[in-house]
Amino acid sequence: MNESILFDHDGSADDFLSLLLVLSMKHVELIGISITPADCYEESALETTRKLLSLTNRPTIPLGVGQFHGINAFPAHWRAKPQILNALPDLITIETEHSPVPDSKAMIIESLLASSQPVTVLMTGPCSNLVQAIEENPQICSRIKQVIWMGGAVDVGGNVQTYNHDGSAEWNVFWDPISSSKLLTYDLPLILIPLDVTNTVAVDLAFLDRLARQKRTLYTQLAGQFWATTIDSIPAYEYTYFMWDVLATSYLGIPHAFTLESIELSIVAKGASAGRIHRQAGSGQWVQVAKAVDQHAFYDYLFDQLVGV
Ligand code: AGV
Ligand code: CA
Repeated sequence: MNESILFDHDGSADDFLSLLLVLSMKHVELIGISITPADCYEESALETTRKLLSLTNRPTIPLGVGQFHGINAFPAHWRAKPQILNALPDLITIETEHSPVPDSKAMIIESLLASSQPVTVLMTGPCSNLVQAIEENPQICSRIKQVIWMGGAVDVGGNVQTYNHDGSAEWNVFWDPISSSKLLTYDLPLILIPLDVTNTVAVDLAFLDRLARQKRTLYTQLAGQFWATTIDSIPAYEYTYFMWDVLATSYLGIPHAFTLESIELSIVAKGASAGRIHRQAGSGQWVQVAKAVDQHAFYDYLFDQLVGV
């Protein structure tokens, strides 16, 4: 039986690589896509999403856009960058609809209630849309099989470097630390893919070279171009681009490649450590935290999946 997935992303290049990966999975039925206006500008992210759905013949998947704009904004140049994607030769010519889309909250509630089986929620940006949907209609929790979330830094440093912050948080959690701490209080099976494990899978040129030598198909072509837009940083400097969201998404296909540890966690809601996740015995907030991944299994899976569609 197919697995039903609801995907909430926030429009960065690896969010769209995640969308491509989900679309390439034969065992997955995508029941909705929600956009969080966090590490992107929503108009541009909606356009890319629609272009990819049009190219892969999935024009009817329900879409939603979040109306909440977070507590700690992403840097504007990170948000603007994915506009490059819409100008790439394979996307620029694709015509899409411009009709307005519903609020994510409404779309999430509706698609969960309408699903004939429990749904896996995959989040590759902040968790605000899901948390707001649950606050409005707590019954949807019973329709959720598991939540897979790229976010946080548990036993490693964070990637937020900004005014009045100590660097201990990861951006998806920091954008809305309040919703993030709420998420842990729900009785939902939560699988966290934090920086602890994504730090081990950078976007590397050897992988891109191997992919580019394959037959040019829609998927290999788009993936190669999307990843190329991320290679503008100084290696080993703080802005190295990792396979953050793509790794979290691959959990849908190769869960056995991950080493999970069950940990009681807590999240700092405000102050200089806002968004920091830490171990807290006795919090009762048990989370399955990915602490390691078989790197070869991951890169091979990604390669086979994109080449094989
Ligand atoms: O913290 C990782 C999250 C992932 O969901 N995002 C990017 C991924 O989509 C924020 C982020 C951290 N460093 C970045 C980020 C960078 N150098 N550029 C853009 N976004
Ligand atoms: Ca993201």
